[in-house]
Amino acid sequence: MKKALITGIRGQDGAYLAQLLLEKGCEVYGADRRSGDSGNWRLKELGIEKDVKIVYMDLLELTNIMRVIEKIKPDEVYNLAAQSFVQTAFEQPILTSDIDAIGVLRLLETIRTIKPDAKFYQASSSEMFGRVQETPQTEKTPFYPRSPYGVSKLFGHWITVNYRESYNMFACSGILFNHESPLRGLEFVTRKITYGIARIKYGLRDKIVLGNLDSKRDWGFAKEYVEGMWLMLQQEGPDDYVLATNEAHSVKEFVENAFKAAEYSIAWEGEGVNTKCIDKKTGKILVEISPEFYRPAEVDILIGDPSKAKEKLGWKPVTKFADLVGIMVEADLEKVGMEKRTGYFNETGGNR
Ligand code: NDP
Ligand code: GDR
Repeated sequence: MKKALITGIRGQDGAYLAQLLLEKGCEVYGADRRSGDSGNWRLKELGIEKDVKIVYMDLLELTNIMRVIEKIKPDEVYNLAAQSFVQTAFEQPILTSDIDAIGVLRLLETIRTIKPDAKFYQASSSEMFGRVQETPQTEKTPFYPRSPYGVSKLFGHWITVNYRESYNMFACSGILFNHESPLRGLEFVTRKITYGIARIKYGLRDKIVLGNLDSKRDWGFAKEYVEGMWLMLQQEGPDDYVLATNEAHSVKEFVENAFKAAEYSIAWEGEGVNTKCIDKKTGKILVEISPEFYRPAEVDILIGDPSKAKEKLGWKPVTKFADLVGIMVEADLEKVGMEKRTGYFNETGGNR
């Protein structure tokens, strides 16, 4: 039985990847940085909480990483752990770099020393393209990160390439564009919108306050993207791949599609920070803008070309943008509806 270790098991991708690897017959170890036994709502929601073996590991602590790798001796390591929120990276740039950049090196160096034949996946990001140098972005597009998060991920990417080239390690970097799901964290704009709409619908909130509505992202469905991660480690040799849909939509379009899925008829008024989204039926304000959610440097548009992954891995995105929005709205309506019925409100969006 193949042993797989997933860092960032508490996150969106960690949960879907664990589910996939269990289906593939792997023994799945999930690395959680917390030492308390507070449960994992995402694993619980997928019904796999009891099937994943939880180990405690923080990417900031080298000796901790060494003990875990020594104990498990994994065949595959998927490094999904990160301070993954771009906005927070501007507030905590040093911590973000320590986790997202040096953390990758700590893990790679440990694997090189203790289990050099383990296959390694690094969760790289389209944020490395930042101020894009060509469109659509491919594995060969020059990088131009626009945040401490993007810069840190770029180090993680290159150190993965470097360990592959220097030590012949099976190390892959997956350059993934935004991927979303009902398990997405509430701080990210897609889930902030869908969860916000569900709460408006159930009378638990009046409006949603957002930042830049004009930025565009290439949004796919997370469940499909973890399949790409797994495929990368099943190839004959290691390589880097872009996973994306090759379609970009604005935050504003996301808002429009989400309200439509929740059966609202909306209209826009004003411009820039004065933009408002109005409920045509009641005249109430549903969305407002606050500069609080603008970033010091924005990534205006990302759009990825997944041709290499299609050709070499046989991977392709299936869920279309409008369907993805629909899936997320439906899931949040159900979740908030249940919360309302049981009288238990939980801002994490999970069923803890
Ligand atoms: P999440 O933020 O949902 O999950 C990341 C997890 O990393 C969290 O559960 C967090 O733990 C954990 N973590 C944070 N710091 C540490 C640390 N010091 N040591 C150990 N674990 C830590 O991210 P996603 O699941 O969405 O993304 C997975 C990975 O893919 C991340 O690396 C992200 O940067 C990258 N990525 C994501 C994309 C996306 O669209 N989702 C696109 C491209 C890349 P805790 O819960 O305790 O905070
Ligand atoms: P991103 O995702 O920064 O692309 O990083 P996020 O959902 O945070 O932002 C997407 C875009 O929406 C704009 N935006 C807002 N964002 C948030 N979070 N909240 C708001 O209120 C809001 N209003 C507008 C942002 O300015 C931005 O342009 C995600 C993360 O998963 C990273 O870890 C990953 O590497 C990249 O995707 C690819």
